[in-house]
Amino acid sequence: MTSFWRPAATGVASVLAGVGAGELVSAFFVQNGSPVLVVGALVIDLVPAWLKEAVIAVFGTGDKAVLIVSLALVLLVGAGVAGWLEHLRPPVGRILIAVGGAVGVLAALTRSGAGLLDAIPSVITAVVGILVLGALSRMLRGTAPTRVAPSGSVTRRRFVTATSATAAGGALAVIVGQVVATGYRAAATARAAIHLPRAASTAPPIPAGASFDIAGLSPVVTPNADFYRIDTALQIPGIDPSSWRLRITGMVENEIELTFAELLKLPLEESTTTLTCVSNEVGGNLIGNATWLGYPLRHLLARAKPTAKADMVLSRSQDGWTASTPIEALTDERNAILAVGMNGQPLPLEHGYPVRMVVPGLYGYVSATKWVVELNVTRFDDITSYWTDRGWSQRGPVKLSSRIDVPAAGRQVAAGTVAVAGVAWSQHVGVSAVHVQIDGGDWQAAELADAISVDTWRQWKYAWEATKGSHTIRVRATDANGKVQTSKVADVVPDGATGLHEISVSVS
Ligand SMILES: Nc1nc2c(c(=O)[nH]1)N[C@H]1C(S)=C(S)[C@@H](COP(=O)(O)O)O[C@H]1N2
Ligand SMILES: [Mo]
Repeated sequence: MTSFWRPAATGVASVLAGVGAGELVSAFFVQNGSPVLVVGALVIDLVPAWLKEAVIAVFGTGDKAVLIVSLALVLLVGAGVAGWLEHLRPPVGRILIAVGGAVGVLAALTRSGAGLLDAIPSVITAVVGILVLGALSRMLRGTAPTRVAPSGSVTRRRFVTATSATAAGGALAVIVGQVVATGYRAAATARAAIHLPRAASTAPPIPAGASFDIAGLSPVVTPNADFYRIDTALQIPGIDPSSWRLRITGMVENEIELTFAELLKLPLEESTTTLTCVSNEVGGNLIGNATWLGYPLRHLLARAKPTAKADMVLSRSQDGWTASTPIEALTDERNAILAVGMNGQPLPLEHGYPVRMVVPGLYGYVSATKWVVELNVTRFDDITSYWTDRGWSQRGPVKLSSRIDVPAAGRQVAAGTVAVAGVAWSQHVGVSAVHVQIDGGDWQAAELADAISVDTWRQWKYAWEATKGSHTIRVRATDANGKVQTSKVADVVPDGATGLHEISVSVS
């Protein structure tokens, strides 16, 4: 009897496969996009207050479980109906799944702080669901006895196998997705409950003159949501702050173990530091500037008392990534910190929650360990680190560089005065001048915005009298020691790119 149950089974299997795929992708890549959870959150927002209160009155703290079970039932019934409709009138069932996917996308995009990426798991859910339903439904139709093949029993067996395997695979994927995401979700919940202490010493206020008001120019402090992210973590470590420990080990007189609560009780300092990736191409965007809250590593290391022979600190993250930092960069007077806060928030999970390192003047691969749990005081001769094992240099001081943000490369602009602007950096040295060159002519001095400190990038601008035609613009920075940014082109491997950023614009 094919009237309802078999077509319904195609729908259920397809939707399970789709949701399974969406949940897996969300668990690994788009942490805030779980199709089931975003729809659940949307329902919570939309449900009238009286119903919410009634559910809480009856089920108490089980209210979330009730929501998830109800959603699952609605989903299963809807899936059955979709399968049945697809059998009666293709492609109505697939359209129904598309509508379900659209609800997921809408739910994902309306969460606070959501980005376009968060919609991807829901899109995947719908696409997989639609493809699988099409295939299973076709198979089901093939099982109907025809004059040519009066007995459909073989194809029927194949259909039953395919449908149940799909459903089982989908269900398994949902379960795996949930298990994988547990740590992340627990960490996100713990993070939301954290109140960072006030800084014992606050960062000097960002000077009003540090920013030019030019559309398209990078803001002098990068919002957390726009901060570049680089790491090897396929899955963001979900660390429980109450079990986090930092161990300082190796060539020290006193091994130290520090809890998160102990760290928060130390006199924390605020500092604004620009972070850059060694993989940042000339003109690239793997750079950001934030105000960090943290505790100076030099004080912690002073307590640990490194022995005289130690020349490197190998920091290790919870997921086993390592960075080798010259010990002097962590013990001299610069603001090398164990950071817990970023722009007034606890560190975002993807930026190292609960604790990371920030070291002015060094590329991230040799200094900026996120999810840090151990500092092994050692020697360069004895141990290597994740990226130095892969051909990158042992030492990674940030290179003097500059970038043009506006006009955007390849843009068409109107003749007349055109604002050319961008950022320049030479962390821990400082930028003292920026020059702009139009069509290979003389280098013209750009105007510099005020510096926040030598550890941060600086905005610059130049008023260009643009004439019709196509033009190239180049930029070049000079550091506080008078060193001029080289035009010599070097690849990012092994210790950072050099060369001058150049853009083409057409003026009309
Ligand atoms: N645990 C861990 N920390 C890490 C990395 C990593 O892969 N794993 N990458 C480093 C690199 S190469 C850079 S450039 C910075 C980037 O920090 P961000 O993602 O907060 O911008 O983190 C550093 N810290
Ligand atoms: Mo990096």
